[in-house]
Amino acid sequence: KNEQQYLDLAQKVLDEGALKGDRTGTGTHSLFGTQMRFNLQEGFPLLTTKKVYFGLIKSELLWFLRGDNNIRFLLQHNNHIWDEWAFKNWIESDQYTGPDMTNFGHRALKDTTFALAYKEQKDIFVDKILNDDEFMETFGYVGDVYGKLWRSWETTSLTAGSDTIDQVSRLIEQIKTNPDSRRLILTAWNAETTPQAPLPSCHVLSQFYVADGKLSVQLYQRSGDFFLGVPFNIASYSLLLHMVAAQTGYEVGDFVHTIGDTHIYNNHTEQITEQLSRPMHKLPKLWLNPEVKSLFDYTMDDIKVLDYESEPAIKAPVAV
Ligand code: UFP
Repeated sequence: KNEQQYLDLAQKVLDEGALKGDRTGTGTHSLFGTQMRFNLQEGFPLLTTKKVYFGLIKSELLWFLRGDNNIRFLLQHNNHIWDEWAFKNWIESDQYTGPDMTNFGHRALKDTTFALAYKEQKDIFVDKILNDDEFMETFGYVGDVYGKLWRSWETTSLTAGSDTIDQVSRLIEQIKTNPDSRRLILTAWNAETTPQAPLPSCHVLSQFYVADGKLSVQLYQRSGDFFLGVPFNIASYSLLLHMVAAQTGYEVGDFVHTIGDTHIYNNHTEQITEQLSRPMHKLPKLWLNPEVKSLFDYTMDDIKVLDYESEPAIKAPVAV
């Protein structure tokens, strides 16, 4: 039932979505204001109709929770999902002396010679972020997005009492001491700085909720790439919910996923149609190391999906 909702909504976006242009010039089918609800008691919603790489979801979430917004940590975990957004910093700077990389995402899809040149520059970039501290400090940051906003929101008013606010620690404290609160909010949109980030936060806001001994969360996602991004986002927030529940002493309830611009890119329709024709498997289970005593102490080995059986992965181009 959990995964079926994803498949049904994908079909609905294809059938009823408006044909809409977008920033990347790819074109989409798009529906506005959609919602799915995953009951986490029924299993961990890592899609089974295609393989979803849970390792990437783990390392990204641990990166957010560290309060980190420099991609070096991700690269150290072989996670390249944010590379393009930092790469832009470099190619648009005057330190960059390689071939013109303007509009690299689009051009790499259309022009194989360019694609090779792009890969070459990307490899140089990744290597320098990993091995050159000064380069990493100059070009590795992706701006005021999750990590930074969650853990060290910069204050401007003197009344705040500190230079930064750790929203996540506050949230944990509030869930523990005031579970009936209707103000259990984690926000990742700073009106002053977020619009200038290379990729302004897609998961803008989430709200936690406690009832009947269970912790739930609802995410408002402003923009959802339904084929590539959304399966990650579902698993990521479901994992966050499990971790917060474990650290506050609750069972897991529902992950409610509300998406603003819910879109399928025109160059993903074949792939999603293939996915829609596939059988579902039983959802896996999530295991968290019960010895971990703080939300900030989890490592990659403390988090595992058990019994994950899926259909094979489906490749598709990322729109950047
Ligand atoms: N996107 C997601 N989920 C994410 C993320 C990005 O679906 O977590 F970071 C997609 C949505 C959109 C693109 O297709 O990336 C961002 O483009 P825009 O800023 O124009 O919405």
